[in-house]
Amino acid sequence: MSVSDASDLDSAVRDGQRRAVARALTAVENGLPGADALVDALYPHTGRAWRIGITGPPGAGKSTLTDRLVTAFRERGETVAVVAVDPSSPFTGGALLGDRVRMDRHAEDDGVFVRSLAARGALGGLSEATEAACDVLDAAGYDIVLVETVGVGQGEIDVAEATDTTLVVLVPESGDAVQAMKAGLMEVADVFCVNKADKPEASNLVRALRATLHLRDVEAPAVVKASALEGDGLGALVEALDGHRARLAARWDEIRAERLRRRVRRLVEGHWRRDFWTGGRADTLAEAVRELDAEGRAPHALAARVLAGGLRRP
Ligand SMILES: Nc1nc2c(ncn2[C@@H]2O[C@H](COP(=O)(O)OP(=O)(O)O)[C@@H](O)[C@H]2O)c(=O)[nH]1
Ligand SMILES: [Mg+2]
Repeated sequence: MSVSDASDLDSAVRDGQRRAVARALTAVENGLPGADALVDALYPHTGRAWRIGITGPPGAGKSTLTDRLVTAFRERGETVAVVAVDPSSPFTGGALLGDRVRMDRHAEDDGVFVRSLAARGALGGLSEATEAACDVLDAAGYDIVLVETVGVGQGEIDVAEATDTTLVVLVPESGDAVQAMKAGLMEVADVFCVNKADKPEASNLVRALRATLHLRDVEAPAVVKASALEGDGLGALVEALDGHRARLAARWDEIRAERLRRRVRRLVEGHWRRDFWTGGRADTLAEAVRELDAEGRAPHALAARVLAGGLRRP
């Protein structure tokens, strides 16, 4: 499916037409022709939705919690879009199908839109694909966009870059706090949820997290205990998320400008990376490496020559 007329799709997306929204998401996910123009046309109509990233180790309860949050936000009248980002799979994996099934309870609700995103072709990587998907849903009028990350590691950090509020979900078993620190999740978390509080050890993890967080200078993120399975602690969690949203609101223009700056940098780097080794540069370098003597093959000197254009064919 190609977006042959991005401007048509643009107005239908802004109308909130579900089919148009789905097509637009397919376009940005795959980097289809017209997708960039579509995102640019929608961008001026974004900035209203609250984008919450939900991240954490597999099995922590992110999907269960996402489902609870959808219900909580719907109860107070907000419309919600859910994006499940799976950077690891070019296909719709089993986990995502599971998420779909769980989300079925919202299937009849016009105020909820659920979609998985594999991010195959977007220039600028997962951050850009996620941000573009959020733009589509924002412009379509959804009040809240929940972005669940299915992948681990860098994928989670990328998604955190693309959302306003990052909720990190951890569970008492399996040394999650240590894992989270290693993965860099402590730095990106705005709110922590210690899930599966119906199990023992949850309080210990909450204490350990708070102790670690208070060692830092910055305003410590809230740590909330919940059981997504039983629906406990949801009120406190929503309150903590709202608290972060209120802090964002005070600096919203500044945050949006900073995000745009980072995004354009990523796009420029993406273009640059894609285009740099074309135009014979790769061949020229391979040739040079073969022909040069041992001294000439010094890696840093060669890199500097490539950057200065010194290896270009005449
Ligand atoms: N005991 C308990 N199990 C939970 C809780 N939340 C989720 N689970 C279970 O943990 C498993 C993984 O949940 P899921 O939401 O798919 O985790 P995800 O991989 O992070 O999305 C499922 O079997 C859930 O039913 C909870 O609060 N308590
Ligand atoms: Mg999940």
